[in-house]
Formats: sequence, structure tokens, C-alpha cells
Amino acid sequence: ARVEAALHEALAAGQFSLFVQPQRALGSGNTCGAELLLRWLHPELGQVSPAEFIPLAEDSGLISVIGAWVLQQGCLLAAAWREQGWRGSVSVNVSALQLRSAPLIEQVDRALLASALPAEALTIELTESVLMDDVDATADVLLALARRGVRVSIDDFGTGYSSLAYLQRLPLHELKIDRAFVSGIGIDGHSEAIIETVLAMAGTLGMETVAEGVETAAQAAFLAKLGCDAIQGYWLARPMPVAEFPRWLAAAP
Ligand code: G
Ligand code: G
Ligand code: MN
Ligand code: NA
Repeated sequence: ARVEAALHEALAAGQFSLFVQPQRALGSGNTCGAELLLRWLHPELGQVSPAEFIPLAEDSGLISVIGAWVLQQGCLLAAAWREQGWRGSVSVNVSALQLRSAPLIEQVDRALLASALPAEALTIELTESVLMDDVDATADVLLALARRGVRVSIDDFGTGYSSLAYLQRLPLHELKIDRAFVSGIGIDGHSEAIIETVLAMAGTLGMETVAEGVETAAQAAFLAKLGCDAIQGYWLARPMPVAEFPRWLAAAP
């Protein structure tokens, strides 16, 4: 109950904010996407990581309210950036409980309507475990998203257990290679082999690929050579306050 009160207050007091981390297409060099990352600046605790407070928000049921806020803000921001000429897709992370709750599709519809954002400019990121946990229920939600034209991405790919048969059956647009594998490039042959295999599989399944946690030029070069579509990570840019993104875009090649 104390946590619930704190999260309520955080929303009301405007303690939540969004950061954004750009993604670059390795072919064109364009900034093809940007992931939104929720931040909670607590007056006494300082920055609290979403890895800590999202589980608490799920337990207290507040995840739905917070998730709706992220979707609304995310779509409004994406629409504003589009207005300025940017043609990328904005990625929003969605947790297991959010996906299972009935209002997700309604929240997506409301956020798209209020922002007049084209559906393909919104990408929903789900982890593998969320996807595979209750495949039938998940499939319904993914189909509803796909019918609207919203893109769906599998986050942290390679850290969970995906059934390849389901991956093929579900309407999925993108696969994000977990940074644990990217950090092994040039160091660990197993990680490199896994990346190569995942990229080949994504190609076969017709999915786009984004490598996460790219921190060096050598990692980017390795991924480009293997045909990975896009990269995200500190090498390109650290997550930044959303207000800084237009200036970053203007300066990007
Ligand atoms: O940005 P950072 O490394 O602190 O993110 C930690 C974790 O929190 C990541 O797994 C990320 O996917 C998750 N996360 C960030 N923003 C959101 C959000 O808006 N909603 C949900 N459900 N998870 C988020
Ligand atoms: O689980 P998810 O992929 O949504 O988590 C994204 C998190 O990864 C963000 O919190 C972000 O701060 C972190 N991140 C982004 N780029 C890098 C990077 O290049 N290196 C490391 N170590 N973390 C990163
Ligand atoms: Mn993510
Ligand atoms: Na990830």
C-alpha cells in the first residue's frame, strides 16, 4: 500500500519522465527508430530504475495507469517529431501484465487517435517470456495490434525460450538481439555464432533486426557485415531526455 501511494503520487506530481534512445539503420544511416524509457525521479530516493518499480506497479495494479500514460505521451511525442519531418517508429515497452489486461488495445487506440499518429510509427516491445507465457492469449492481442498496423518487436531476444513454431505464427515485425550477445563480439565466438544464427533466422521469418547495447565501432561493423538492420546503444547515443531528441536528430548524419 505504501508503494501504491508513492506511485500514485509520482504520477500526480509529475515525477515520471521519458527518456529516448535512438536506433540507426545500418544500410541507410537513417535514424529509423527510438525507444522510450521510463524514468522515475523520486524526491528522496533519486532516480529509481524501471527494473525496480515496474514489478511494484504490476503488483499494485497501477501498471495499467502508468502504461497508459507512457503510450499517450509516447504517441504525442512521436507525432510531434513526425511533424518536424522525422520518419521513424517510436518503441514503447509493455510488460506481461499490461499485455494481458483488456485495456491495452483500447489504450493504444486512444493514444493513436489523440495524437493522429499513423499506427506504423508505433512499435510495441515485448519480451520473449511475455510472448511465450500464454501463447493463445498473446496471439489475440498481437493480431489486434497487427490489424491496426502497429509494429511488434521482441525485446531481449535470446535470453528467454521462444518456440520457433510460434515465432513463425505470430505477427511479429522485429527482433532485438540482447546486449549480452553484442558485448561478446570480438571476445566470445559463441556470442558471435548466436548473433549470426539469430540474424539468419530473422531473415527467414521476415523479421527486421535491431542489435541492443552496441557500445563500440567494432561491434557496429561486425553487425553491419552480418546484415543486421539497425543498432541501438551507447556508441550511437545514451538515452536522453525527450526534449533533447529533436536537436540530436538535427545533428545526426
Ligand atoms: O532504461 P533502463 O535500463 O533503466 O530500463 C530497465 C528496464 O525497464 C528495461 O528492461 C526496460 O525494458 C524497462 N522499461 C523501461 N521503460 C519502460 C516502460 O515504459 N514500461 C515498461 N513496462 N518497462 C520499461
Ligand atoms: O530491456 P530493454 O532492452 O528495454 O532495456 C533497455 C536498457 O538498456 C535501457 O535502460 C538502457 O539504459 C540500457 N542500454 C541502452 N544502451 C546500452 C548500452 O549500449 N550498454 C548498456 N550496458 N546498456 C544500455
Ligand atoms: Mn526495450
Ligand atoms: Na532489451
